[in-house]
Amino acid sequence: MPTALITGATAGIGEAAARAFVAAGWKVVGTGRRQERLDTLKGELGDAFVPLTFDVRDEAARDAALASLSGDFAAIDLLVNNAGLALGTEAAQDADLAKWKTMVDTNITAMLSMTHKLLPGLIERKGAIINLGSVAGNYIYPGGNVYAGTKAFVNHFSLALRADLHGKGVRVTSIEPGMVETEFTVVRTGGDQQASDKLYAGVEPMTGDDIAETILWVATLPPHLNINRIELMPVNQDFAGFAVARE
Ligand code: NDP
Ligand code: 8X3
Repeated sequence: MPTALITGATAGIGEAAARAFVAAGWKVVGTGRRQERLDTLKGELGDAFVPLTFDVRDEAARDAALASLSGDFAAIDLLVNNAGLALGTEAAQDADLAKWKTMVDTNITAMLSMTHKLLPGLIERKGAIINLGSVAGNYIYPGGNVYAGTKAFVNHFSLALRADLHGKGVRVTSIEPGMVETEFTVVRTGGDQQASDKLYAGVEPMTGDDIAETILWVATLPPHLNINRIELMPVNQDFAGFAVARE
């Protein structure tokens, strides 16, 4: 069975994807900074799962971790660029520049670097890349600013990759979800679980499992078929919302 490398497997969508791929018979390399979470997942998933602890922004740590892989786990067929975050919902004029830089470094630069690193092997094996974009990259909401910008980059870069990989047999998909209840909003609010609970209350948001099943579906389609992009939302979320300021 093929091997998937899933970044951000310590929580939310990535953790659910690691479980879904192992259940479907894949070998999975799961990454994240929180080693204890990866160790727990390893205990649950067993031999089919290899944990790698590193910060995606640290290329040297990443390269050392990847160099420790052997056998089938070193021959990655699918890269799931999932690690990412939003920090803050302040208007641009009130925002913290350090948070903006962290989002750019994580959601854009680290995603690009990981893609660049694994691309030669993915081409050799006619593999696949699945990137976690977002509806935030397609529709504007106040306070989305840099997070939205990074996800627009992910959505668009995925399509651009397809053009360059034309004829190489490598599939690329941008998965663009709306509200998924994970640790995303706790992280975004600096640890405010109540704010997260309030945001999702009564919405019946999507779950990590919903998105994991979508990722697995995309990855297991016949190899001649490329899903370019998928946008998903909970039924109770939609994209209408022009704002007018009156004098
Ligand atoms: P979670 O906060 O639950 O999980 C985020 C994951 O990313 C964690 O495993 C975290 O691991 C990892 N991560 C973050 N920063 C780093 C870093 N510097 N180095 C290594 N790993 C990192 O969020 P979600 O599961 O919801 O988010 C996953 C992806 O889905 C993100 O790209 C997000 O933008 C996207 N998304 C989420 C939506 C939502 O509503 N939840 C909707 C649309 C897209 P650790 O902290 O252990 O390093
Ligand atoms: C996260 C989705 O709608 O919270 O990417 O911005 S949303």
